[in-house]
Amino acid sequence: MHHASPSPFRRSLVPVAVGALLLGTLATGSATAEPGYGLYEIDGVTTPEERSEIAATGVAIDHVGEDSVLITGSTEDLDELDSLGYAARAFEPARTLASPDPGYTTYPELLEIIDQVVTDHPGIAAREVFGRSHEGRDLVAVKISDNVTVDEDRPEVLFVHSQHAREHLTVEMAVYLLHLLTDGYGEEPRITELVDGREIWILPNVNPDGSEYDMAGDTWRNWRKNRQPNEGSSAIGTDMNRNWAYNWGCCGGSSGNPSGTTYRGDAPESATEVKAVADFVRGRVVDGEQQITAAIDFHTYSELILWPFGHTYDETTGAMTQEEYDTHRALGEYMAEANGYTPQQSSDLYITDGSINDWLWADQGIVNFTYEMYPRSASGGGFYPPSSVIERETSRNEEAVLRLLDYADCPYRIIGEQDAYCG
Ligand code: 0X9
Ligand code: CA
Ligand code: ZN
Repeated sequence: MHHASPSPFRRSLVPVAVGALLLGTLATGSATAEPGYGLYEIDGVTTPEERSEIAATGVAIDHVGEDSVLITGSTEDLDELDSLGYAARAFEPARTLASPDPGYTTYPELLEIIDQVVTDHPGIAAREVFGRSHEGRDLVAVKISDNVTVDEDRPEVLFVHSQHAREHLTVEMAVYLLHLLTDGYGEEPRITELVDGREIWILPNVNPDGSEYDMAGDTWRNWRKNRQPNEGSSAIGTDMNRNWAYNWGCCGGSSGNPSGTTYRGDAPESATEVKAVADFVRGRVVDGEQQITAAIDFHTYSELILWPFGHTYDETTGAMTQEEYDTHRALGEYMAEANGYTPQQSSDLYITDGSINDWLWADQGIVNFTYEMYPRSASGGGFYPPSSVIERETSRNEEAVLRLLDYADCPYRIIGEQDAYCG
């Protein structure tokens, strides 16, 4: 197994003159360190249908404004957008060209933190390597529960972090949860009760190759995908959140082009890391029953709580009854009340296919949400807020996460249907 060793220079500061030069040359055109890609803004975009049409070109919609969107795309994408009547202009982000902020946790640092948590709390925290990334890094799950070495008959809850490389605040969210649920045990009655009564799985970084790549340059690279090469193309990477095996590529909600920012891969679960996480989740089926009842997939940014489906605007389908939808909505709204995010169905933003949300629900029956964390808009730093916000913006989600853990015994309890579904 080979580890791409982090550059010893990665934390060195870019000399002021060079930094200024980079800003001067790049900020006007393609405002990202990844050659050929840039951040752009399109005005006059207001409806989900318009946004889906834009997303269908394969650009990533980074943020939805009231009457505009911010996207990451290539110059080719711009031509296609132009032919559809969308004029995109270069958008100058607040911090994309800043050098990686050492206040964010690198993958080697994350592994050390996990080891420390397990060492400090051996009775309630355990580490499991459930696979390897394309570049050979360990993919790690941390289980938190009393009698942690035993598979007890308790509702299980899943937290997935960092499918998208540049969304580093989600790794900090995992670090926060690791500490909250272990340090709080035996101190806070509510946390003690939840750790005793649930089996909690935290997957602190499911795309370590992407994270490390995003941090390894002189500036952030604005990278989203994993780092797996594509056959017959020089373009690297698959968008993990378009690679899941439910209605994969069904609905114009992903790109079929390897150079697309939302490239769906050449088959469902073709991304090494998606296959590993999917196998992990399928591995929680015991005696034909999925043990995980509830999940959150953490992303940034926009301060949203999203629920399935993403592949259709419809609330109900053959795979989502009205009561199932109402349960998602009620829980989403209940959590949003706690953290101040905006709750909505994910397709209210734009159509996506092959997302983890849709797969977790339709394939595994897990009530689940995407959190789009801080900031609310690009002016807060977009994907790269300063590390000074980490403590505030992770602890902000404590109450919302505890609410989900609480309802994981029977999510349908929130609509009063526990007898019908969990009797
Ligand atoms: O597009 C995505 O994958 C997520 N947004 S992000 O800016 N973090 O890339 C949103 C996914 C929401 N889930 C579904 N649409 N199913
Ligand atoms: Ca169990
Ligand atoms: Zn994301």
